[in-house]
Amino acid sequence: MLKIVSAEFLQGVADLRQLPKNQLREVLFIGRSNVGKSSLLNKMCNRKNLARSSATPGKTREINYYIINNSFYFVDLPGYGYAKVPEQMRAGWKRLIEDFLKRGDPIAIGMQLIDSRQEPTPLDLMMMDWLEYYEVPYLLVLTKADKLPHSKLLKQIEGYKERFKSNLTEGSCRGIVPFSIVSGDGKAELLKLIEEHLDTTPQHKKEAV
Ligand SMILES: Nc1nc2c(ncn2[C@@H]2O[C@H](COP(=O)(O)OP(=O)(O)OP(=O)(O)O)[C@@H](O)[C@H]2O)c(=O)[nH]1
Ligand SMILES: [Mg+2]
Repeated sequence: MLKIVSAEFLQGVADLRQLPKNQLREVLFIGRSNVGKSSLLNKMCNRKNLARSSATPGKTREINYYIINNSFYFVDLPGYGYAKVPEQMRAGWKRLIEDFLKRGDPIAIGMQLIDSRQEPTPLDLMMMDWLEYYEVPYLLVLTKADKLPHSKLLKQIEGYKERFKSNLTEGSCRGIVPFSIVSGDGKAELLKLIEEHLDTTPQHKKEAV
């Protein structure tokens, strides 16, 4: 299983011209504001405050790069779906994320986070469509699993499996993993899946779509 021995914040990117020069494989953290992206990233690295959990949702507009084991990146993407964000910022976010996915840099795997208690929002579905379209392999991570009684959690997982059956069998969805920062459930499985995808992702740029 992948062992994270070092994790450092590298830079925040608000404009794709500022992307890190050193092209390394990337693991993406994607999801709506407050779903638990920064918490998941911290938990994977056994760190409390590497990625700041935002007190003000919707405020992080930057793509945050962390360098892991000096060999690949964790990339915390700006959260979406925060109601109070003006339309102009929303359009800016869409452009940034779509251009980001189009670059052709080596994405090992994306983690699409959705709150385990909820159904996917229209923006979650749009995000998943983009991942499918650009053929980015991804995992559906059902966050805050500790907030549901076990039987309800199992029911949610079954519901997600059924709903996204075609993404799992013919698309780029590589699995559905419940996760909790409280219990640590899901962490070992995610580390294993991340490692597998890092191993099979070439370091060089793929041809941009
Ligand atoms: N109980 C519980 N709370 C969680 C879990 N994961 C995250 N949280 C809480 O949810 C809130 C939001 O978490 P963040 O990690 O900041 O969410 P984010 O997706 O990074 O949010 P933005 O940066 O605004 O996009 C915080 O108060 C976390 O403590 C979990 O597994 N269980
Ligand atoms: Mg965050």
